[in-house]
Amino acid sequence: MGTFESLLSRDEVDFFVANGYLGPYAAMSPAEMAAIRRDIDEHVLTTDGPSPRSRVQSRHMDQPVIYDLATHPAMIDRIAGILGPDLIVWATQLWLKEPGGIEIPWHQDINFWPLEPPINTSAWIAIDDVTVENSCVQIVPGSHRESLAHVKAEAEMAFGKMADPDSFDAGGALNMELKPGEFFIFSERLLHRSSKNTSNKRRLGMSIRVTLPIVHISQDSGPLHPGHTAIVARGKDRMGFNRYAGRPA
Ligand SMILES: O=C(O)CCC(=O)C(=O)O
Repeated sequence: MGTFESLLSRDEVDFFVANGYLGPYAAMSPAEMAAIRRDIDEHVLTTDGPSPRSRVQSRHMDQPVIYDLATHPAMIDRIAGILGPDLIVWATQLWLKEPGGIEIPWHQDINFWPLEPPINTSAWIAIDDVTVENSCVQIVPGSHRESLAHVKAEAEMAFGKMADPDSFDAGGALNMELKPGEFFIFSERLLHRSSKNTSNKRRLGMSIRVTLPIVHISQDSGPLHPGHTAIVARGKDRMGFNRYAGRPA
């Protein structure tokens, strides 16, 4: 489709425009992801990274395994079908929910982000086996068409803000159950959440956030941090607004 190679057909692009998400797709087999999971367990979850707030953020900056996952062509070349050939991965976050891990409330990501203009497509990739039982992400197809007010979240929720419960109907929500190595992609306004993990199984996934070179990323504060660097994951940045680094050694 278009004048460059992406991994999306025109029908898939139309589905994304109408529904705000696509997938699941497989980036790799569960066996390939098992090797990556061992690396993450040994080298990422046990060490501090560049973010002063959290060891699960920005690990593309110091861990080759996270850099490689964040730039995987199965995800990047699909997102290229939506955002075009020049792509910036500006954030990576591991989503570790141990048994008992608390609810992430319904939200639209763009309310939390330092992007101007606010353009982003995310991919969420399963590292563990992710099921309803261990609190997979839930999404509301089509909810990206409306910007919802966000209000103070309830106690026992992982975020400070949530989409105003009076402003949407989650009746059509889908459970994004994923095998290790599978992912889905979604718009910056798609409504999503995950429930408390009431199982005895850990749930680990990672989201990558992808934007365009025209977007100014406030890299020093808010959800990011001093010294933060993004990745030119595909094509070129001809704008020069943001800080980048290559694959860590
Ligand atoms: O992993 C989760 O439970 C939530 C993920 C999420 O909110 C996101 O990737 O934007």
